[in-house]
Amino acid sequence: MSPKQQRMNDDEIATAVAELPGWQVLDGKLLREYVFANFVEAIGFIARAAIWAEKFDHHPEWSNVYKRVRVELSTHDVGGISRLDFQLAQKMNELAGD
Ligand code: H2B
Repeated sequence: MSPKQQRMNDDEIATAVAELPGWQVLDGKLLREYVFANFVEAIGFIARAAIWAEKFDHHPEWSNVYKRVRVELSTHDVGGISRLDFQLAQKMNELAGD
């Protein structure tokens, strides 16, 4: 297992999430809801984020309603949150223009 995939402890998670705008921890996962200008922008974000998820071999749980995209990130292989979740969350913020 790569260091990035190791399960982080609560202190490590709290420190890292404090530096990640818009994200919070809920039920052992990173959570953010993005709100875009319209449905097409939301779907465009999903498409761009999907390419990075595949590149990172790390895949989100997410849902879309109209212009909203709700994202939950955790590392299923370790049953918690790892640096991979923060890497993907950071990339999503970049893609969303944050
Ligand atoms: N995505 C997420 N979110 N968690 C994982 O543990 C995970 C994944 N594992 N994508 C990857 C794929 C693993 O199954 C493959 C074999 O690398």
